[in-house]
Amino acid sequence: MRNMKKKPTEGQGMRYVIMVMLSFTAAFLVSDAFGQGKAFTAVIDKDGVQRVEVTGGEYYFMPDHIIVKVNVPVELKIKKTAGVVPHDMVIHEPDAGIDFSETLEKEPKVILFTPKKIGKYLFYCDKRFLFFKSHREKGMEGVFEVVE
Ligand SMILES: [Cu+2]
Repeated sequence: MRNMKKKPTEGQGMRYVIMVMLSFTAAFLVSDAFGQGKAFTAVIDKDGVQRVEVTGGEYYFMPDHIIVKVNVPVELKIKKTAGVVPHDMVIHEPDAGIDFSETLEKEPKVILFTPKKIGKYLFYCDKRFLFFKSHREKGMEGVFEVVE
């Protein structure tokens, strides 16, 4: 009973927080047009390197929408899920400073690059079994979004 006066304010505050959270979630869902996964924004560590970890499996990359800052070094750690299906990660965007082709192993591999140009750049797995659809066609594709 002694807190009767405070209660409405707290209630409103809570409602406000929930509304803000909901609108953020909505904006996030709308903004992520690529793939089914959520966009991942690389974290810039104290040493000035932005770090991202990507896992490849049948037939996806997780995350498949990676947001990195331009002109900040990226340390990309890639690996594959357990299983016998071979995968790789390929991207050829030399103008943007992102250009590599690496086989995915169960042990993580580290790739270093510095994105040089704002834009969206696709990466994919170029593996294919005989005459079947390529992994890329099956959905093994993602995008680096380089932002200011
Ligand atoms: Cu693959």
